[in-house]
Amino acid sequence: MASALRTTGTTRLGGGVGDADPTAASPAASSDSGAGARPPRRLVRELGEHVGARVTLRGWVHQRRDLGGIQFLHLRDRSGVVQCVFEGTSPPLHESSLEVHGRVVANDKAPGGLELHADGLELISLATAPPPVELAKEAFHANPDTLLEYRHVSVRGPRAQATLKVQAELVRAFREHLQAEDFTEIFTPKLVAAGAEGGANQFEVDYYGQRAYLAQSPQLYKQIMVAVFERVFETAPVYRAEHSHTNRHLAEYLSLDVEFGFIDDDGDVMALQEALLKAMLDAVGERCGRELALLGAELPDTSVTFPRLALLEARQLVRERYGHETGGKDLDPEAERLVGRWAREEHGSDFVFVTHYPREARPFYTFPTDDGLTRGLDLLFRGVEITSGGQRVHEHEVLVRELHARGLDPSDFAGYLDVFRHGMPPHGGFAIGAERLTALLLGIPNVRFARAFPRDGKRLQP
Ligand code: AMO
Repeated sequence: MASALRTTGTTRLGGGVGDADPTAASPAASSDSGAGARPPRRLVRELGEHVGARVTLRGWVHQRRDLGGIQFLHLRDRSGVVQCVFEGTSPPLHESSLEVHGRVVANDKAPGGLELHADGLELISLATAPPPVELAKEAFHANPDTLLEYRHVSVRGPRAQATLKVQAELVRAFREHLQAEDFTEIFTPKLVAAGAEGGANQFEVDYYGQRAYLAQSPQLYKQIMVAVFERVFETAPVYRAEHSHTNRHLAEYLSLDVEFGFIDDDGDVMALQEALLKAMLDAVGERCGRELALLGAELPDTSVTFPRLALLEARQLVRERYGHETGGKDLDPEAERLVGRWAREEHGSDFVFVTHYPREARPFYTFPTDDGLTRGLDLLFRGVEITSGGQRVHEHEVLVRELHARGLDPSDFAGYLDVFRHGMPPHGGFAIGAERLTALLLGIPNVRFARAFPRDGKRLQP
């Protein structure tokens, strides 16, 4: 069974198994060279195209098992995990990085239907301590706090990796769709003199002896930039000193912001939002099949039109249909869940817009209408708010009035306010909470796991 090991390299670790052809002494670049030559590096996801060929893999020791001298090593690279079989001594500690050479063999019993019959292993970087969390058992780990405490290593786990990969593709598609619609990417300051969103959830910082805040959103700057480019977007972290410790709130999250000018009304904002989200989900469907399968996630049907419901109608609906009474200015989480349920039952939609919010429920920049309501709106996905937005005020005197009405001092917003003396067109936009969208899409109950290094009331490390 064993074949002579002819690998040259830094640290040789094991003997080969199986069918390496000792007579084939072709050059290293060949993908089907004999044992001893160094075939080109392949990724785990490419192995299906190389069945029968010799390949090199590089990656980390994900799992290892010794079955009486036959070693089963699960090697993880950026594209997946594959079983490597070889004879000899046990491979090094989990998370050591290795180069493995061998032949790709179809095997129905192997995870993924393929395995590598290895004839050479070389150590790249030795793990000198066992990982604090066993990554192969990441999915079953009982305690989320432990996973987060050791996130610097647990983030390597396949579920975490798949989650962040899907998120990266969502953001890529966000960019691509907007760029194709002639939007320009902007970069606004995260150290600001006044919060755009109001409320008590601002992080104060000492800015050269002056009081400043971490930006709660790029709201005011993205509006200002409409007068430059008409259509702008930003993907950047924002900061909220949230006091409630929930599964949907982070202290730092990725805000996917959009703003555009010369709109007719909030209908344009909803139309763009719907097209954009559908494009993002379709892109994930095309590019992330492996990740979705690994996480057992199901994409929403993007052919369904998002239903719309005014806030007052939503309140009435949850009361009459589901017997739930909502107090306060907004929908409470249970009411959101029920509106989401209605959208699914009545329209087969995972999304629903909630529109016509009352003035007191929205920030000062929201376009007010004569009936005491606004053109502010939210989008719910699977019963949770994932975006806020709407049409904005574009007239100076209305803005001053709206600031006063909320007890805010217009002089704190001097530069922003001045912009409205210089020909601001009707405009609007929205912001998507990237972690919420990711978590809801992938069925992850805690939004912390949709961020590589989450920040919350208790966590500033790792
Ligand atoms: P808002 O404050 O509603 O609106 O935020 C927009 C979206 O961001 C997400 N979100 C959060 N995600 C994680 N942790 C948090 N603490 C958190 N807070 C909010 C939600 C929410 O829908 N300037 C406006 C947007 C606009 O009008 O364009 C704004 O920031 O998904």
